Amino acid sequence: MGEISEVKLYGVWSGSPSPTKRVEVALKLKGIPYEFIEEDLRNKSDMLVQYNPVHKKVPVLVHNGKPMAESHIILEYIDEQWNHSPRLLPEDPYERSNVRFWAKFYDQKFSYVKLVMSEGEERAKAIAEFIENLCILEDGIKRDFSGKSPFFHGENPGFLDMVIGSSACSYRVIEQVIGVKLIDPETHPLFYSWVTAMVNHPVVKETLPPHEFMVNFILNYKARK
Ligand SMILES: N[C@@H](CCC(=O)N[C@@H](CS)C(=O)NCC(=O)O)C(=O)O
Repeated sequence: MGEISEVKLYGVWSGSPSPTKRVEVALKLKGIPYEFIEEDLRNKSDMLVQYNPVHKKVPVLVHNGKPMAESHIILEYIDEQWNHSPRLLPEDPYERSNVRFWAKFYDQKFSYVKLVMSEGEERAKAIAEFIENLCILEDGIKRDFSGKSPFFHGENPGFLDMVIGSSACSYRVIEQVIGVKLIDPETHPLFYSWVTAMVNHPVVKETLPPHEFMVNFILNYKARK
């Protein structure tokens, strides 16, 4: 096991889906103790700006004084630095490339902010796009992850589970806020059974705020904008 020493995570423990949760789940699954430093994104700390001067965003992981930003990069670092089980990335390079492809696709195509913040025609368009992309992802799961269950990486959640799960695990909250069903077990059976396994995983459960808290958090956020 790699040296642990001092691990700090700058992030947001907010009631909304966030990439910070990817890193929290990875550290908890690997059993790496860390200090969580809550950022106020309306009043960013000097440390955050110093550690992530390019994007000034969370999450930022600081290991023994060395900072790194961008959740995908942080997850890869965690898996390389602490390369004990559970591994976050598959051993096989082709499988690794599939995992990275779908993680990038997810971040490019799925916007929960757009779903929540839009109204009328714009929201109808955002919902149609979301469902279209979910169908593409459902086909991708069938093609690239068949035989892996209940998670994309098999028995334990890995990189892709963390990337998608950080927001998808809150789908019921989003459905309640916008009043539309997004994930249908009939139309997206593979995605539905994956997300059900994720929300029931003990480590994921630990990082998810209570349902009503998240609904109110998102409604208040929207009202303030
Ligand atoms: N691509 C980045 C996205 C990070 C991100 O969007 N962080 C948001 C919080 S969820 C943030 O820090 N926003 C502050 C800002 O945009 O000023 C990642 O995966 O880490």
